Amino acid sequence: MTKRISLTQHLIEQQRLHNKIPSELRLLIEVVGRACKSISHAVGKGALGEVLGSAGSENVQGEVQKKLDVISNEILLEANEWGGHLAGMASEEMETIHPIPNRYPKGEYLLMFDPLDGSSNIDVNVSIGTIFSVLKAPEGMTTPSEQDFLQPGTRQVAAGYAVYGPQTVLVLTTGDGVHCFTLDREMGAWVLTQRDMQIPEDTKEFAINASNARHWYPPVKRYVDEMLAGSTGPRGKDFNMRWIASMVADVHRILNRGGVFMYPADAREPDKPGKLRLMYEANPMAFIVEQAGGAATNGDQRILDIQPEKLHQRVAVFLGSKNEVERVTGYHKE
Ligand code: P6P
Repeated sequence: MTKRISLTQHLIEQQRLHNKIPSELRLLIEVVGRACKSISHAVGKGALGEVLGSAGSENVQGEVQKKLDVISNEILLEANEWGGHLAGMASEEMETIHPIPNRYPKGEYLLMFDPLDGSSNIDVNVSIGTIFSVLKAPEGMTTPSEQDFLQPGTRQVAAGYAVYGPQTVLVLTTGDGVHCFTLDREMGAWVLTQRDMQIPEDTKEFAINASNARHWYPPVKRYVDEMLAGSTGPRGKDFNMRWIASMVADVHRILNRGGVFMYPADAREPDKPGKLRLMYEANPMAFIVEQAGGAATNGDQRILDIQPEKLHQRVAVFLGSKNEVERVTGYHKE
């Protein structure tokens, strides 16, 4: 039986190799990992845990909150606020940043998360997940303002996601490759199951919500139409389509077998640059995708280079197999 490497052992070995995971960051990642185990447990109960359905409230995005959205957010807040590794947190489910209560010590990291991504899938038993991003707080800053969170994605020191699906997996990068851990439910342990995940540079699979086709701008319409034309069209090969409506699940498929994921801006709301949020969805996923040899743009520039202006700002997303992202981004520039 091959030696099983735990999340803790992996992080300690990565620290020895790259000296980029100080103990406080290792603690942060392990605490988030423990919180994701708790969320997986709550999600897995479904109707038996009376955790399905609406919470009867709305989040800052004006979206109806599911009970599990609120539960997952609480799990992440409670798991992280006492450890002394954070200066503050921010969540898709909370309008403003969440300072660390005065009764606890403060640390040097900022943690942002979408506690449960893909909420529309919760009640119908389709994979959902948690996305998180880690930044450093300004030197010596223990009471950060929202402005202190508004750093470009290139400043992330770690990013990851969990997928609560047939398996529960945790995918993580600290800037030295992308590694995947599978939850051993009997032991309650994250076990390293994939090292250095790499996204193939080419693909025959794309992900987009095609019901919005009539609203797409010309570059997206051209790109998708060429793929739909398949072997008889300019691409000279047939393509397949997937749309899970859980970004974590679509991205995990792309990390494993390639593909291109798109959530573009469209004519439905010309002032809205797409649906996905920069700070805790697009940035962490872009960091992971680039670390796995893929690419991630907003149709104009690298997502990681975008200077954030608002905590919950949205951004168009094209990410995945490098050559496909470069092609669709190139169409935007023509
Ligand atoms: P649509 C889930 O709500 C989410 O934020 C992403 O996880 C997912 O890719 C997208 O929205 C789905 O959006 O418009 O297809 O429901």
